[in-house]
Amino acid sequence: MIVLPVTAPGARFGPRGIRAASTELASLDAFPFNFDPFKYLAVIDYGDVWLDYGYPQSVVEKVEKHADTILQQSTSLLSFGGDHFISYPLLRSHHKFHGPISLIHFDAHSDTWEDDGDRLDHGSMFLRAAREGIVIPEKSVQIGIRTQNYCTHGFNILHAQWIHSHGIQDVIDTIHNIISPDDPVYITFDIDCFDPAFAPGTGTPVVGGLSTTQILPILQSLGDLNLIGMDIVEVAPVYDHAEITSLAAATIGYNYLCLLAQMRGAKAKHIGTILNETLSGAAAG
Ligand SMILES: [Mn+2]
Repeated sequence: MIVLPVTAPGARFGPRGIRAASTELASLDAFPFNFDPFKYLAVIDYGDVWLDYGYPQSVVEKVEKHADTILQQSTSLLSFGGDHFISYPLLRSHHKFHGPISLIHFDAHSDTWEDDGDRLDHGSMFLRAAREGIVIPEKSVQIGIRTQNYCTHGFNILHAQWIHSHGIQDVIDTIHNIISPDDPVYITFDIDCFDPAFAPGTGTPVVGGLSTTQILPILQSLGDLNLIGMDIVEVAPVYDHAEITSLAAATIGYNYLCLLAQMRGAKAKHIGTILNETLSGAAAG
């Protein structure tokens, strides 16, 4: 019998994988937004948070202070993991600037398991954040969950099976029924929300998940909410194939930047162009 650890390591290389895959997205206007988000946003890569693996208990303070430094400049933050635990210090930082937060949480796992409050664990940080009043569970939605956890702590959960049977529009409507336009919204995106067919490079893959085709329109519907920050986590390039997972993560991040650009007035350059070209192509053909 072979005993394996519950979680396969390797997510620390996620940010470099996402950075590399993001170059695939550099040449054209964003689809289907029909604009270049970088014409509306001033974006920089702020580099990495330096963590000392010899002092794991310092992770919370180091990530939180790093985020504080950036958010103090009236900026917003799109963070790449790394272990999903980074959401906890990131949420602590965002809470200081925005107050109690509505969480939109894409994941195969609810990450509200009980722990002793002291562990560095990527399965308990949202329970901790809720108990500390950082996140409001009743005003939050977890999307794509497909692992058993009896400790929901009042979070609204849209299981993967529910999404497959109800369809994407019901997901979009449910999110907008739970979260009001003024509520500060933080999106946390565990790449294992995707089915392993669409994101194999992650430490705790679970079958029966969502496809890229399902997730993109959900994400693209969130531009009318008060988005304050996002993280994309658990990409482990060592288990990836053909950069599938890193490209999915980079695309999710790019779509988020497009939502921020929309919030700052970005509009499609050629409304209807895609449909018209399709129709004229069909007529010509
Ligand atoms: Mn997960």
